[in-house]
Amino acid sequence: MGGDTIAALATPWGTGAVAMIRLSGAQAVSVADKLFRGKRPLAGAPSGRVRRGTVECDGRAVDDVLATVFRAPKSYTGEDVVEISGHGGQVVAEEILRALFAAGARPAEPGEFTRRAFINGKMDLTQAEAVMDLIAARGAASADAAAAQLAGRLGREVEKLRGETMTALAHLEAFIDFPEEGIDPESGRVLLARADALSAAIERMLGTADEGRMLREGVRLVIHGEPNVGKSSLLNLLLGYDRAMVSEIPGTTRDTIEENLTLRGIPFRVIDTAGLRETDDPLEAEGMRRTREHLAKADISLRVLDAGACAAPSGGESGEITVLNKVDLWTGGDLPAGLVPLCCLDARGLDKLVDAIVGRTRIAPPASREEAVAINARHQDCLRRANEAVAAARASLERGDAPEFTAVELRAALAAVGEITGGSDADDVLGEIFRNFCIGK
Ligand SMILES: Nc1nc2c(ncn2[C@@H]2O[C@H](COP(=O)(O)OP(=O)(O)O)[C@@H](O)[C@H]2O)c(=O)[nH]1
Ligand SMILES: [Mg+2]
Repeated sequence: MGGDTIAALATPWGTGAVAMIRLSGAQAVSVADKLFRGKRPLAGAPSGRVRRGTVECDGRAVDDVLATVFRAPKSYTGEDVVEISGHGGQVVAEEILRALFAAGARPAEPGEFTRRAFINGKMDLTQAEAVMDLIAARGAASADAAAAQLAGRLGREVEKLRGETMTALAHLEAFIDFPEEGIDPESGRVLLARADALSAAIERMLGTADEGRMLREGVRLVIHGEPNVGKSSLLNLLLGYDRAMVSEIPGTTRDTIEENLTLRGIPFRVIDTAGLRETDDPLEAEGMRRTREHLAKADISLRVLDAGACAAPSGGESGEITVLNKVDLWTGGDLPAGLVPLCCLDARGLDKLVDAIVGRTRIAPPASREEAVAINARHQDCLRRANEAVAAARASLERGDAPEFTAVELRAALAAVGEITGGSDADDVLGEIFRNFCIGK
């Protein structure tokens, strides 16, 4: 497949100021030259040079374009690449693509350009994943984390871990040649210490999985409380538009409502729930079952109290944020501590509430992300397997097994760590990662 020349529209389908078609492969330049009419053909163009011309399809000029040639290996994919930018219109883009396919290119699969970049050693797998994260980022904090990963920060940490695992394995293998002598006590202690250091490093990285999930999928923020306290009003206030129905009739929200929202650059998935109370209504009861389900999976839960109906509000316990809503109706004197006062009618208290929510995510603000990595679910899976293998190696050392047995475990750890950056280019792993890409990326 690496031999084919692929082509795709790299900009979104539809009308825009510019439509860019990208070609990659050994024949990219010669295929483009079959359509391109300029002062000179693209064949002689140096890497990075932009040339103006027209594109001809079936002997007819269809668009005035700028074409840029990037020569292998100094291109995104590591192959010859041509980028043709025309006036953004769907019909013309389709026509040019059809002509390119007739001239010898074939349609690119989703993510195939980036897949080639990985295969040609332009980036490791964590960087390829970061390309996707960067495109999908819903907030500056997420984009920032993706950019750090794209720059290779996670890859470098993984390589360091791999190096340390390799050192431990090399140390151990020195004993395999002399099995009858076994591992001497001093080396045994050093190897145990190496295993512990590996576990600690792996666990440190595993500890970033929650942050990684929140940055990629959004922090799950669940709003709950008794009926009529103003939960849906709060959702609408956070969103800035009337998404959920608000009424003075308790039990209005029966199903959960989920919306995406960005606060201070951090993506959230906000869930407005049905109020919890005694009921005979099966629909409302089902809503409450869903409320409990969402609460169990919440990253942050917001408990809402009604200042007009609650005699002695208290909060701050059980890791929740407790909001005292309808504070305009409060007549109890000093506000109790541990609550965030709010009035949904005039947004009084909203800023403080957002501070509290953002603070609770514990996501590092962009400026202090220097050392931060935030792994994804695939990395987490690899690291868990690596950790199990290191633990097995440690147990084997403690039992005083023959070094071959311990080495088997350490090799498994090494393979699992290597999978993160793509040392093993198993086709199914690659298929899974690039399947979710856009075509043209
Ligand atoms: N006075 C006052 N009324 C509010 C406030 N927030 C919401 N309400 C009203 O309280 C009622 C219930 O609101 P709603 O958002 O539907 O509550 P939910 O059942 O918890 O979702 C509606 O009549 C709202 O207009 C507030 O801050 N002050
Ligand atoms: Mg409601």
